Amino acid sequence: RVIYAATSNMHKIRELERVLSECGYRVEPIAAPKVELQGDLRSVALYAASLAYSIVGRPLIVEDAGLFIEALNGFPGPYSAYVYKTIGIEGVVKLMEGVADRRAYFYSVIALAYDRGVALFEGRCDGRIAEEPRGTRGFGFDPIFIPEGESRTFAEMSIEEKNMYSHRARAARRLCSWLESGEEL
Ligand code: ITT
Ligand code: NA
Repeated sequence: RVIYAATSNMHKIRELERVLSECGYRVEPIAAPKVELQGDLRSVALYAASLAYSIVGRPLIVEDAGLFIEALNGFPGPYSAYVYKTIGIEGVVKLMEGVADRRAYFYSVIALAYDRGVALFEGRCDGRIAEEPRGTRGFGFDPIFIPEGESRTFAEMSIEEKNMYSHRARAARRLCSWLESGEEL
């Protein structure tokens, strides 16, 4: 079985695939227009998934994620993609210079659009912002995020290791349970 993912981010596809293969699904990218509406992760994922489904006409998922830094009142949160593209990892490290409270979390919302509507699956990963970037794997803010109970950043981990902690893997496991509970796509 195949589940389509409307994303251009191949790292996301690989991370999702590791989890979803455990419930018998392959994940394949599908081209869909990318709506860049601003808002909370849930609304963005839900709207993007409905729109993509109305165009593509087959069940698909959209995943929207963000990094929320406690000392910055949750910034960049829903603005994570923009912040990554503009000030980048180095910019975030600068913003956090001399800040003692390094707590942060990643949040992921998977929206699955199918003939009966849209179902949402969410996952959170608590951790902290590293003093400086470390590691070359993963993507995005991975070099500066250290999940709770670890000393390594996500960028120093394999996909399997990142998936033991990650927001995305947690959301994907919820999707798996839902699929295994007998929902037909
Ligand atoms: P889409 O095409 O699926 O939207 P994207 O790369 O734009 O892919 P998001 O909007 O979901 O991804 O994520 C917002 C930003 O947060 C993105 O630029 C990444 O840099 C970062 N991000 C999301 N998930 C991450 C993860 O698991 N590890 C590190 N950074 C992540
Ligand atoms: Na996005």
